[in-house]
Amino acid sequence: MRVVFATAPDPSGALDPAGRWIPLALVHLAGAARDAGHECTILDATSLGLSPAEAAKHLGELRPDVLCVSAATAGFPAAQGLCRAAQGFGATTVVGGTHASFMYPEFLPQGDIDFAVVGEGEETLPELLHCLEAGEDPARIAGIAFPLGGRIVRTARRPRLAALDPLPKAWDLLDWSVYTWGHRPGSRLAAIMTSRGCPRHCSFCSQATSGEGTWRPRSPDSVAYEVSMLRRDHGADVVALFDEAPTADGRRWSAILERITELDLGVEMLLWTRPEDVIRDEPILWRWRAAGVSHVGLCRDVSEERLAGREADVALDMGRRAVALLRENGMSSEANFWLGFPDETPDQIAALQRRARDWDPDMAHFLLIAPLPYTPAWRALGPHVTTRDYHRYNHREPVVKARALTPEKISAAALACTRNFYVDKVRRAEADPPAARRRSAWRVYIAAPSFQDRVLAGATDEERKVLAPRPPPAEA
Ligand code: B12
Ligand code: SF4
Repeated sequence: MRVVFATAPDPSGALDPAGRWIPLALVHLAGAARDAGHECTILDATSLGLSPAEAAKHLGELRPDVLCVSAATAGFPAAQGLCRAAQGFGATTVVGGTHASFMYPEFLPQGDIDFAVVGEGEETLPELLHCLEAGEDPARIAGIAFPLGGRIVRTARRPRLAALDPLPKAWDLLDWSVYTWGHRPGSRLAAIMTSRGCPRHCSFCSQATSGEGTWRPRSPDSVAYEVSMLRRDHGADVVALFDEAPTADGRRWSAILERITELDLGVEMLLWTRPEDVIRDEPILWRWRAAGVSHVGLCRDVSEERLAGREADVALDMGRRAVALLRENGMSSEANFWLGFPDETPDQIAALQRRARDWDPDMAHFLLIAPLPYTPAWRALGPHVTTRDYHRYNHREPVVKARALTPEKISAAALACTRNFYVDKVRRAEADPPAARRRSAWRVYIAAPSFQDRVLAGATDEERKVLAPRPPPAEA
């Protein structure tokens, strides 16, 4: 069968000054479907910034028998719209991902999606495609849901994949010219997963809910092989680790670093992890850098913003320490800071800004909370949520009602926090000539047009002047 694999046509989802990212789920799924004999194409509508109409036009040209779409919650309405368009061309529509895995009772009755795959897709999808081709009964396939005669059928639960090393991937179906890391203009960005799941249980995180606290590693050899293949066959010079918790097992992480260092690939690596893991690895952080790690996102649960007393002090201390250690070892960092809680006040927002300044990562993102209906956070915050228009769950638009601040004030506060954070950074750097001369990651970040357009709307002339893109002063 002809199968098209697409990301959601949500241009706002692609608006990321940090770069254009690989649709790794589609690389995995197309790899599995192609191994099963199907003709596969990837249409990465998100990273191409395609509008819904443009994506539908592409589909009209591709005329798939089956359209498979992957989307997070914020992209789901756009994914659903694309499915509607594909059904118009006679295609069967399949969706997957965390939102699809939990919310199928809500969207399947609407009729534009024929099948939801629940959980990992690498085994389920080829079985479903075979079933569709052979005209067999889909109720026998574990791990899917579909509408039938006015009700929703949810088939047996599919166990998580036991072995992650041997999964086939369709790297050759990507248009590699699209993918780049914003901090290294001209770079070619690849992505891999070295593990799946996360041992932690953060209350706002969809990954904690879907993984149920499980964590499954790949072997260091298979990870190192994949990085070297991406370098050799596709010219990737930056590789992002898309895992939730790549460093969870210190011994395995250390073995991965060792293998990659031995290969001397000249590849930069980015990853997301918890501050605790950075602190644990203090004695070997130089090995992270030697293996090519240049940038680390520090994962913070939203509920950290409402810690008090000793718990708040410990979290702040860890964050501050992790950022400082990364900086000492030549790596940049970023972290999210959250606002828009029901009890949000100007004082809480001022405290949030102080917290971000105390952490002092290279990049701080001030995001609005959007509790997902399938996470524990929903139980406490669901009653305060004002909309079920999932497109607005993009962390830029307020979806939670604050008692003391209007939605407009909350949105404006998030942008003001961002401006203040970087104005402060520029000023502190200018006051310290060696720091000003450094080609810091944040300088490249704030120079990106998508940052400038979004964050500087509503800025004062003085703020615009400070944040205007400019090269660092030359070395003395
Ligand atoms: C890369 C990435 C992005 C890239 C996407 C690039 C692209 N072209 O796809 C960019 C930067 C654009 C992005 C944007 C956003 N992202 Co993002 N992103 C990720 C990240 C780091 C990796 C996703 C990935 O590729 N995983 C690897 C693949 C192999 O795993 P997978 O996606 O789970 O897929 C498996 C199964 O779920 C299933 N499956 C998935 N899709 C499908 C489809 C079909 C048909 C089938 C059969 C199966 C199936 O099979 C796959 C293989 O087993 C995840 C975190 C993570 N670790 O997953 C966050 C994550 C998905 N993002 C998140 C968020 C919040 C966002 C933004 C809202 C951020 C923002 N403020 O803008 C936007 C939303 C964009 C939009 N409109 O939807 C949240 C999503 C929460 C939720 N459930 O909604 C995550 C989980 C991070 C987190 N911990 O909170 N993101
Ligand atoms: S927020 Fe990060 S550390 Fe917490 S469960 Fe999610 S992926 Fe794991």
